[in-house]
Amino acid sequence: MILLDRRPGLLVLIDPSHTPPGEAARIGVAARDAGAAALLIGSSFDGTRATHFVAAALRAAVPDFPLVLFPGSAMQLTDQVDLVLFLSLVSGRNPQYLIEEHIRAVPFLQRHPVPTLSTGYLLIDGGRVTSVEAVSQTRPLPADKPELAAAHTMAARLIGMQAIYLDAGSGAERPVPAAVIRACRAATGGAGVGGDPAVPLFVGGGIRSPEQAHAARAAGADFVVIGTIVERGTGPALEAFVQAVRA
Ligand code: 1GP
Repeated sequence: MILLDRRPGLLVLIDPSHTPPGEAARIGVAARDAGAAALLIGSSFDGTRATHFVAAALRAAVPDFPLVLFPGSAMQLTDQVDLVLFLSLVSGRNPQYLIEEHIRAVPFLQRHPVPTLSTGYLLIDGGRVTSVEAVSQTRPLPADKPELAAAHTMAARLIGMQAIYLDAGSGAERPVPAAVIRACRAATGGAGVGGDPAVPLFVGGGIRSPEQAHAARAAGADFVVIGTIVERGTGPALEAFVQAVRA
């Protein structure tokens, strides 16, 4: 698959609710040139068509670079991506994000057969209320209870989900702790017999330095996601993050 063959790697997240198409295209070119694995596009709160137009701009700017939708709702679906993370917010108990948005996605996916990757999405406490928590009206899992996150991961895998995404939420004060990543990696096998290295594990939220990116990778992340630090344009060079995830 276009994304999974590029493991391990850095993913750069573009939020179309505050990144206009021209700026997104600039970030897309920079991410490709720095050696990132792919681009993610998505937002927890985009009720407009911004996602579609920003995705189209990225397609035009970096046509051969994988573009993956990280949707906040079915309203963000677009055919301008290579893959849709079909996210189920399993750390929460809000049926809208466990199954409702998925049903709403069906008519679009019937018309536009974009590939999907069934992904168990876990929100982990990162020290502040993030947009995901506010919009989804779900509480994050505590950051100091790795066993709880691991149980959610194992349950998602036993249900049949193909990938796991651990997110402290965009702009989190603290990224997902290494102990939580390690415990979830070990639970990706789903049957209690240790991790399955074939199951892609995404980790993001609050990662602002190459050291933090490296720590996430070392703990078992296949893909390390950064967004805010790139958007602000004041952080370390993208190449340093790419190297940190490869090292
Ligand atoms: C959020 O994992 C992403 O869903 C990225 O978070 O914006 O904090 O880098 P940041």
